[in-house]
Amino acid sequence: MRSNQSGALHVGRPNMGDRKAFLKRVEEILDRRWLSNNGPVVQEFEKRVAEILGVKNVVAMCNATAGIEIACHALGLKGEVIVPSYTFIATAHALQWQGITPVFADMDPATHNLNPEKIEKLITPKTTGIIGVHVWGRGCDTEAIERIAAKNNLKVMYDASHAFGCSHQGQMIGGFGECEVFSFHATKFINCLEGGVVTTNNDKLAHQMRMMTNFGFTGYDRVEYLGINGKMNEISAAMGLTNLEAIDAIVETNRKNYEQYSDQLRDIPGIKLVEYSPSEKSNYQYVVIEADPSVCRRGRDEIVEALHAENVIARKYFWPGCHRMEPYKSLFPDANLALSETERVSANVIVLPTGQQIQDSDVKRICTIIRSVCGT
Ligand code: T4K
Repeated sequence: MRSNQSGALHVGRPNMGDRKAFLKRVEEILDRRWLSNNGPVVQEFEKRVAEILGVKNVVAMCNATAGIEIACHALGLKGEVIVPSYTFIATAHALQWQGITPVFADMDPATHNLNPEKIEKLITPKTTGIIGVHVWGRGCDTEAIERIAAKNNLKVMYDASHAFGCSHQGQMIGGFGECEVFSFHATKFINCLEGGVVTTNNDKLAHQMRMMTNFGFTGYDRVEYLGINGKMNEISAAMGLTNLEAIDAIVETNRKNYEQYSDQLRDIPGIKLVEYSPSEKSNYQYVVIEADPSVCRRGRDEIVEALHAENVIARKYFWPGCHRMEPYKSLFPDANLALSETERVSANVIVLPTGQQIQDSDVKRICTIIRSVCGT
């Protein structure tokens, strides 16, 4: 929640495309006096996202949290929905906010994603769905999740907030499950200032979600669904389109930073970098390390403190897990008993700054701090 302190290096500093192209689009929007409600720039943005992801329908939203809420509603989710605890709090809140109970499942420590083996024993007569999260942009085990869902008559959707431009089993993330939700928040790989989209190959679901995003209107003076206001505005779409024009350059910058971190952290005992499969497309938006307390001379928190002392604002995402945050901590005080890997891994994770703001010399400085704290 800090604003930028001078010289601080942040995780999630926005990547931006060509400023002049963005400002030109903004001028055109202002001249047109069409600012929201499915304007031409939003339509162009949806079309471009659909082309990149190879998905039939893209519904733009004001943010991913509203997207998850609207998708859950359109899918008829109620009762209980199984989600990982190791995710940003929005995934759980989007359910709880609608009176749906998030039931937290443990992660697979090798992938940081929902462990399908932990799902089945959490299914009760009240369970209606599963939300997988593609943490750090690495696709979760969609095959196993969807097999369990089919067997138990559950709906599956994915929180793909981290995964724009990433593939899973050779297919672009965006077409898995009933639908997938992407975030275009300022801190994301591609940003719309604030924004999100829901993607689906199901035309009927797309139509419902589009209407629900605009109060349920299906025409002038005609409302056919319970809906809310989840609309993306034109200036957000202009930012999104401009940033999509720079997508290859942003991936390249992230990949270069990632490889430099990888080279410089490789031989520090107890420090393990989360890896991206060379056979998949990745956005390399997250540089994530795990500090193994049985090997590192200092624990994760001491490393983070040392980085903060040097104005490197590393983050502990998603510590301590949703189940340790309110209201879930009070509602499910024993949830930790079934979440041992979430507890263990989230206590070791550090997310490091990357993106266009980071220079080679910054990576070097950050790795030197980590090396000095870890004592090699
Ligand atoms: N699902 C998942 C898995 C998600 O990760 C997220 C969002 C969502 C759902 C929900 O998507 P949206 O509804 O937001 O579209 C940040 C982001 O606010 C949040 O969007 C993101 N996940 C999460 C991973 O990170 P905080 O609470 O850590 O934000 P904050 O204010 O501490 O900012 C993060 C860092 O970014 C800071 O170090 C400063 C830097 N920053 C931030 C902003 C807004 C900038 O440099 N410039 C900026 O404009 O949640």
